[in-house]
Amino acid sequence: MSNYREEQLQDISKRFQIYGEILHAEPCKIGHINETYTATYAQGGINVRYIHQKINRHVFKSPNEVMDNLMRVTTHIRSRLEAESVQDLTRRVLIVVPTRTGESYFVNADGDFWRTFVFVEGVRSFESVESSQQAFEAGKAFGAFQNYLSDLEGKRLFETIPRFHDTRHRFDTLLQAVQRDRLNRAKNASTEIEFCRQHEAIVDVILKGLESGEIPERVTHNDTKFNNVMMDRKTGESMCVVDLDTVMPGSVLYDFGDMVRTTTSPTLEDERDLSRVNMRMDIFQKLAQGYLSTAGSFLTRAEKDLLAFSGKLISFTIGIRFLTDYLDGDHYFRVHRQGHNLDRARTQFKLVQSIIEQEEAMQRFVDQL
Ligand code: GN1
Ligand code: MG
Repeated sequence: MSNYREEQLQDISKRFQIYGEILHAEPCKIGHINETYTATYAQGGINVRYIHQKINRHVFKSPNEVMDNLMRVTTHIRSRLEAESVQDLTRRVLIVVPTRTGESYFVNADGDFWRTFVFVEGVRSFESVESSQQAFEAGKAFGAFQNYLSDLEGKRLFETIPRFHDTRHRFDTLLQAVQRDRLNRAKNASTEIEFCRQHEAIVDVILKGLESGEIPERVTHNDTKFNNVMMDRKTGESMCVVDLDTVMPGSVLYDFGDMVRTTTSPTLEDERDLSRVNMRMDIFQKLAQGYLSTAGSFLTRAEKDLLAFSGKLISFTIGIRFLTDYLDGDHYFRVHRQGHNLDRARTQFKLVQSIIEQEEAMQRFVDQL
């Protein structure tokens, strides 16, 4: 770790209610947005780990609202778990460690927002699904998460990123980026841009349902990537879901769609060999079974009818976002190589194609659950 970061973390470590000395800290490479560290402390004679995280202010314009949501959501889930006398509670929901002055976050001299979580031990996440049971566990975990939040009381949660899943807005933003073509990159992506134009019609479907009230607004996770599910290292059971910055009002369909996007292909989201990118029916089936095992009790008919569609829509939308960022100069998603966001977009569109070919069979399976 660079000296700058080391010093910064030394300072951060003193701000929270952690009563130990920091021994070392490692950057955690998962995620495209925030800066995350796993820090080990000597505390009361044993080593204890915490997560320190700097919130990306470019992406989250009001980090205090992010934290307000986060506290409400985690406190609520915790009380639901307590009411059910669930064991191992501190591994079942994220726990925010307060600052020494009792706040949920600390703002340093640079104006950066830092927060700290209890490190959940004995779990791991995966970048891609290794067995259909894992897909079941992921579906179950996010369905349970939505279920726990279905009775959250009080004011509407803040929209931490306005229009986050406004698919029409995402589509229009892409067209603007194509129009601007700031870096003269559109010529490298003509096939992908054409693909988007061809499938434009799908972007309005869920928005219209939300507008008419046919699809209910609920509290949803909004970033249900498979690597946001923490699985017990021994049993493989899903313990909790993380990355709660975009928990806000939304549609469960966006959540389910992103699970389809990130579980059903055997590949990573930036796979370059497109022949390997495929929606696997057996994995989809397990995912849907897991999801309905915890969400089935509250989903409406209209929501259930669009579960297969949602996988296509979200893969398409995230592809649009990667493509837009590529055209704009890679300011949003962290990139690790040239053309990275274009590769990511291509992978999403290949997945969309694969879903289109199997969409009817996918929905037929859901209908009989
Ligand atoms: C971002 O940082 P990460 O990987 O958890 C993004 C998601 C995208 C995802 C694509 C706040 O999530 O919306 O689906 O990348 N998060 C935000 O991998 O934009
Ligand atoms: Mg995220």
